[in-house]
Formats: sequence, C-alpha cells, structure tokens
Amino acid sequence: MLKLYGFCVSNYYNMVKLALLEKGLPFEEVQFFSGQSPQVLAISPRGKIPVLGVEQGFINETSVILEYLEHAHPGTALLPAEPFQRAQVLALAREIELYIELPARACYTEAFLGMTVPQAIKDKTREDLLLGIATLARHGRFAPYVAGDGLSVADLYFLYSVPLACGVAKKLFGLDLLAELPAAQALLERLEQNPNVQRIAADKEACMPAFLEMVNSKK
Ligand SMILES: N[C@@H](CCC(=O)N[C@@H](CS)C(=O)NCC(=O)O)C(=O)O
Repeated sequence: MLKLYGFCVSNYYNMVKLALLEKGLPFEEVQFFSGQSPQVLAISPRGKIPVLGVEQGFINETSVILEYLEHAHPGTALLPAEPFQRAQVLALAREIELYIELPARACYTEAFLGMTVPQAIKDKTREDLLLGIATLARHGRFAPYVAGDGLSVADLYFLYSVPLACGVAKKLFGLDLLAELPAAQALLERLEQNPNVQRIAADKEACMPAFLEMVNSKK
C-alpha cells in the first residue's frame, strides 16, 4: 500500500493527501517530521516532507509525487492528457509555488508562529506576492477551477498555498491579496465544501496543538 510520510499541518503534505483521496487510492499515513538526522535523510534526501513510500522505495518532492501518482494511477485524472493543456496546469502549479508559496513561506514564522523576520525579507515578500498574485490573475482561468472546468494539480497548489499567502499578506502588510480576484475567493469557498478537503482540514486541526507545542519547545 502507498505510504504518505509527513504530518498533517504541512501544506505540501496536504496537497499529496488530497490527490490520494481524490483519486480514491488506499494509503497509510506515517507521521514523519522533517529534519537533518540520518534517519530522516535516509527517507527524504533534503529532509523535507512529504515523501511517498511505494513498493520500490521513496519518492520526494511534491510536484514529482503528484506526477508519479498521475502516471501510476491515471484513474481520476488531476492532469490533462493533452500535452498543451497539461503544460498549462503544470505552469500554473509552478507559478503558484515559485511566486506565491515560496515568498510567503519566508514570512510564515512571523505571521503564524510569533517569531521575527528581518524587514528586508518582508519587503521582498510583499513585492513578490503582489507579482505572484498578478501572475495568477493573468494565467488562472477560474472556470471555475484554476486551470479550467476540472479539479487539477493547479488547484492543489492553489488551495494549500494561496490562503497561507493571504494570511501573511493580511497580517504583515495589511493587504487583501484576493481583493481584485473574486473568482479565486469563490473557488476557495467551493473547494472548502469538498468532503476530502474538509477531512484534511479536520486532521490538520487535530494535529495543530502537538505541532505548536513542538515549535514552541524549539524557540
Ligand atoms: N520542495 C518541497 C518542499 C516541501 C516543504 O517545504 N515541506 C516543509 C513542510 S510544509 C518542510 O519539510 N519543511 C522543513 C524544512 O524546510 O526543513 C516539496 O515540494 O515537497
């Protein structure tokens, strides 16, 4: 059986978890924390989560795991078969990751964990997030899903990155990133109605106290 290594507070972990649930694939969740110990690095070469355990070994990097699942289990497709449409979905997912997720991530510790991020990093994040959201507004179709009329890998990145980026922008810069993108807001509301998304949110809420305790013990 497929094994999903990680913990349910992680947004990347939850992207893969949603893909597995949407595809209806049986999988086991293995609680596994990121780190640099030899035990962790034996499973995840950069010490990050998630990792997918398959019959032959481990697969790391969310985008690669998602592509693997698509090739290995095409059933409920999250990537179009047609090459141009597939490229559009992958480009949208990559844009969300590079231009929204990663700039926002640089400020997660201040926005969500009460730590302090240097001003120069916050300035860069603000600038990058505005460019990232403008990119999404330009390229996303929101018809009603990010890349068109069906749920795709782009929606996984959208759902688990954009709300966190909005949280960073609101808390640190007083900005509403989706103010001029009502279709994106509407899509978030639609996705939140999905039973698999609700299950993941409930699992995350249940994990949160232990996660915060762990973070606080390292401060
Ligand atoms: N490029 C990785 C990023 C995954 C990632 O950043 N995971 C976070 C948890 S949400 C993590 O492992 N953080 C620990 C660290 O950066 O050391 C992927 O796509 O899977």
